[in-house]
Amino acid sequence: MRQSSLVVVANRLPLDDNAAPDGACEWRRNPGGLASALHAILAPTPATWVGWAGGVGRAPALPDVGSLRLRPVSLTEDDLRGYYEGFANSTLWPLYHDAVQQPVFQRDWWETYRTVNQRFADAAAEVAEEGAAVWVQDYHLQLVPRMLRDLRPDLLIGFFMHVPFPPPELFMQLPRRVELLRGMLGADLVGFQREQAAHNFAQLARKLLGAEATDQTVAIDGRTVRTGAFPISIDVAEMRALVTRPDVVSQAKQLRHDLGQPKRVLLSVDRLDYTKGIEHRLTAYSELLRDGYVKVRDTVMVQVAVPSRERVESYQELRDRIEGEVGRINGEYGRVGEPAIHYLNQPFGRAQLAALYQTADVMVVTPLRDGMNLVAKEFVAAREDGSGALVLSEFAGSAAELEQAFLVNPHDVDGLKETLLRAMQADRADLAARMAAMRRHLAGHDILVWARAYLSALDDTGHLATLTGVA
Ligand code: GDG
Repeated sequence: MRQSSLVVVANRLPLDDNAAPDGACEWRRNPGGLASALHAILAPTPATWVGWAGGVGRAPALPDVGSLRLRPVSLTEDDLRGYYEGFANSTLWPLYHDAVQQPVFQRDWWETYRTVNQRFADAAAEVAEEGAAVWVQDYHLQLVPRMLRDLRPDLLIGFFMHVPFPPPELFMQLPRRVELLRGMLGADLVGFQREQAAHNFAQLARKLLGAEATDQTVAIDGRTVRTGAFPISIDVAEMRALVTRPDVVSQAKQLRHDLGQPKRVLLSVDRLDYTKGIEHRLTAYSELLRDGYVKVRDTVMVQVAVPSRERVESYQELRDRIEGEVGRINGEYGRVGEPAIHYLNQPFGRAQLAALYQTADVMVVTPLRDGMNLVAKEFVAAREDGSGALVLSEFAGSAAELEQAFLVNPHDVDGLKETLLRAMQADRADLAARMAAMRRHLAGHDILVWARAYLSALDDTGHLATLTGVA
């Protein structure tokens, strides 16, 4: 077994599917933000990525991707139901997003979650060389840091939470709250998207474990765990390269043509998820059409809703509701050959996404709660000419950085309507100033800056830096 000095442990491998039938394997990202986010830093590093390849049963043998080794973890059908669709995505996910959907507490899911976390920890322990850094990702694997510490006390262990970490009132609902908190505290460094999350974490460590905790450190079992905010970002250079590609530029022009050369294009790109606020957005847009503020003949909305967690009942119900509402809006306000909303429930390639970002005049990103939201940052990075408006929810982590966006409370449908109109009617100079400020911020805070900040904080002794050259 080849071992690495840097190991990433995440629910998914950074692949869409299994390797291609001819055995070739290339970077093909799944629609989750995590794979998109880590792609940029891992390719040049002799690292191993431990994760699920998709599918059930025996894990496929996967060739390396450049210098990155892939170590698949297998999941059975029961694992998928109890660990992934169950505890991770029906209990933790809704609870961590303000319980905008009722979390399900089904007791038998816990044992599967624990067993699968152990499997990931075992795999990581196997591929990590002596003294390696292991970087565990997200809410699916909250028990892994402690399990790994028990197996391999020599390792430097990091944990990063991509989703919000909730206030005590919500977290306290979790039947397995102590184990989950203790699991994370197996790490040397627990990273969050926002300061508020580190604050919530400290409060919980005091309340549930009686630990001595500040917003920067938690003292537990004779160790000191460091915590902090590390707002994730995107590969700005990749987006810039995409939007300047001639084929992408002409694809963007073609899209505008296919949309009927409207005066204005509004765009939303989300995984089809109840946290993304798609229904609130549709209500607001439908009322703007109803009240005559928006006319189908000069404005179109494009809603990309990428299929996600399709076997989970609440996602199926959401899809039905959204599709019913899009159908109603198009039925009432569309004209022959001119739908009010172009709704696309399918995955897109990166180049197609970049072309969509270029085509839009107003990007509408209105999650009810979101750890960060990379789509908002991608839109800004895609606007090479400095044009375009971004309407952004106050409840997305990215709102703390993209302050010049048209910020909005998506729960307030009247406020949302008013903000959409302001963004649509803003003058060019105002938009250009806002966009320039957001682009400046992104230029200095891309994915590499994020990864370096996290890894160098994890590696405060500088040991890892000499092994990998990353930090
Ligand atoms: C979680 C947290 C946090 C979307 N559709 C396609 C596609 N995408 C890409 C986007 C973007 C990513 O997926 C989505 O990232 P988001 O951040 O918007 O949202 P989540 O999936 O909920 O991600 C989130 C993130 O983790 C990172 O920490 O920001 O808060 O919830 O990059 O462009 N990519 C491709 N085809 C698609 O159809 N190839």
